[in-house]
Parts: sequence; C-alpha cells; structure tokens
Amino acid sequence: MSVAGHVSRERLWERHMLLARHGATPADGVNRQALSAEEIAARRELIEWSQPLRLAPSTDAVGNFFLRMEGRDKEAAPVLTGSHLDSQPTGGKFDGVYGVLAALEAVQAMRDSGHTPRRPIEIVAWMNEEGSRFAPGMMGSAAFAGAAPLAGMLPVRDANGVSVEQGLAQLKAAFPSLPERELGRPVAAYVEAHIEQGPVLEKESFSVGVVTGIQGKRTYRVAVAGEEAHAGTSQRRDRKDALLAATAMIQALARALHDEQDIVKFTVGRLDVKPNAPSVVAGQAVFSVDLRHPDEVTLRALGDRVPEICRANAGRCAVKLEELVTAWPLEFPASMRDEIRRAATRLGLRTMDLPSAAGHDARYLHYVCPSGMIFVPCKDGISHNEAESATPEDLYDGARVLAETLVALADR
Ligand code: HGY
Ligand code: MN
Ligand code: MN
Repeated sequence: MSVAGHVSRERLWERHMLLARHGATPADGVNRQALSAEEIAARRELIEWSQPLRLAPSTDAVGNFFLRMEGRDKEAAPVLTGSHLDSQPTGGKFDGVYGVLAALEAVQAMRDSGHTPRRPIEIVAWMNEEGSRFAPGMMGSAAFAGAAPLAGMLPVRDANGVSVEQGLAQLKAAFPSLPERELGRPVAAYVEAHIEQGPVLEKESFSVGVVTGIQGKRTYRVAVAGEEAHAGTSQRRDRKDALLAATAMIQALARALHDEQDIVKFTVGRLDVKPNAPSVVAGQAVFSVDLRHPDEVTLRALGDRVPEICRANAGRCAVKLEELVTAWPLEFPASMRDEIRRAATRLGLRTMDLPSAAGHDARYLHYVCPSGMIFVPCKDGISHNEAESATPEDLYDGARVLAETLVALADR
C-alpha cells in the first residue's frame, strides 16, 4: 500500500477536535493566541503525539516549532511542511491547524508504511501567523526567511502590554529542554496544506485545490493624536478629537478604495481609543488598515494613497502612519503546482487551480525555496469566524495528496 494509503481519516479528524480544546470558545470556535498558554498546550499535545513516531522537537529564536523526521541522508536539506497553531480571537478549528495536522498525518503514514525518505522532513508550526495578539502577523515565517528582523519584533506589545520578547521567554520556560536551532536554514522545498477560507472548491465540488499564488497585502498602523477634553464644557472649535478624525480618515479611505468589482479588499478591523470614556473627547485613536489586491501595480498605487488620505482628514489632530507589511502578489512555481497535481492524479483525485485571497506563511517560504500549497474546502468559505467548518473526507483527501507530494519531494 502506498504511503497515502496509511493516512487515517478518523485519526486526523479526532486530532482536530482534540487540539480545538486548547482555546475552545463557548460558541464552539477557538481563541488560541500566539505564545499563549493555549498555544503552549497545543504544542505539548503535538509533542506527545509525535513521540511514538520518533520525531525530534525543536524551536528557534522567534518561537517557531519543528518536529523532525530524520531522512536516510541526514545532511540533506529538509522538506518543510506545516502552517500555524495560533488563531484569530473568534477563530475556527481548522485555519492553520489543518496544515500542521495533515503534515503529522503524512509523516505518521510514512512511519506506518515503513518508508524513510531520503531527505529529512520537518513539520513546522510558524509563530504568530495571525497577527491578532502581536501585529503584524507571520512573524515566525518572516524571521525564518530573513524578510524581517527579529529585533524589530521583540518589542511589539499586545493589548495588555506584554511584549513578544516576554512571550518568547514564557514559551522557553514552558519547554526548557527544547533544542533551539539557528533562525533560518537551507530548505529543499515547502508545502502547506490549508482550508481555502473561500467558497470556490465547495461550490465547484472539488476536495483538493492546487494554489496558484497569493494576492498582495499592505497593512498599516495609523495613530491619531488629539487632546482629551470635557464633553460638556470644551468648545467644538477648540477640540482636537482623535476619534472623529480617525473616523473621517476611515470613511475617506473607504470611499477612495471602493471597488465596484470587489477585487480591492480594504479592512479596518481594529480601532483603539484612549481614554475610551463617554464624557471625554478622545485624545488618541489608533486603527489598522489591511489592504489587498492581486495586482502589484494596483496595490502599489492604492497603498501609496493611504498616507495622504489620512493626513488630509486629520483636521486639528496629528497623525502618524506606519506601514507594517508590504507583501507583493506572488505565483508559486509551476514545478511545485505540477508536483501537487501529479500526486493527486496518482491518487485518482481531481484538482482545480485557484489563487489564495488569504495570506499564508508560504508567502515567505516562497523566497527561501520552491513552495506550494494544497487547499481543501471549508463550509460556505467561512473562516476567521467560530462557525468555520470542514468535512473529514475533504481533510483526508488533502492529507493524502500532501503525503504523496512529500514522498516525491523528499525522495528526490
Ligand atoms: O489574514 C490572513 O490572510 C491570514 O488568514 N492570517
Ligand atoms: Mn491560516
Ligand atoms: Mn487566519
């Protein structure tokens, strides 16, 4: 029986339900923030499941998590496969986790079939993919790929003032004997399995998608500074109302970035106001901008307008703008797309090609080694929502294609 034949649909589904306990929310979703106790518990459970498979756990300076299956050729650059374990605050059971558990399932299938690949295979859970506790996201894969310096990430603080550096110290305290590898190293290839987070595969009745690429993304942090004042006594004409200025900026951005064809994706998901008191004119308002587009020229042009639109609506307030992420649209190499498609064909599975509108860690691995992604459907395309759902059958098909792809890549 081929390696893929040893993939277990039941074990894969069961492990999703078990990991979902770490950060389970009353609405049957998941809130598992980066470097949190919940993520630490999930990593602990993965180490437990990996032990009978003789995988070697390790980490690195930015808190990425690896489980290594030794290859016949220990010196060969490994094939990496995985995704992330952290979630959005109202996340689901499958975003990120699927990529890690499908990878574990593929490696377990290799062990069960007695197949040792030439190259080592490393399962990876990247640190802080979601960027909800610490902005921006994808710190782990960006630092691993050398796309952003670790030094710039360490001081970033969450809403409670806890820094990434402190979070990493807590992670280290939780796994004191975990070996720490160098940050970034040669990788032969990277494959990430993920739910589509869109409706296409389900609508077209495909259980497996070959991801052609990832649309571009530019994110900003906009800090508006005004002056606290009494809601009853301060004159309107004297006020420096940071919240009113921020809302004027947000509305002006929404108008300027409006796209009838709905290709431009503009989101303000966060607005923090200080002192956030009903009878105090806001002295500070900080909001996020998440702007995405599949075409680089368009994304450059639209993104370049964000600062001027904010400044034009600042009124008597000051505004400070920081571009946190500048990630241009990318196409995965045809060699990797063909590899995944051939693997599916060998398993008798039809596939369809589709782009990713969501961002993934593969975006950074793309600049380190040949990278590719496998999508599986999720119900109604819902994600970043506690109602996120998938079927055991689709997860199983995707994991079999991943296993088959990994064997082909690691035996090369
Ligand atoms: O935001 C994204 O695209 C990813 O799902 N974190
Ligand atoms: Mn994800
Ligand atoms: Mn996500």
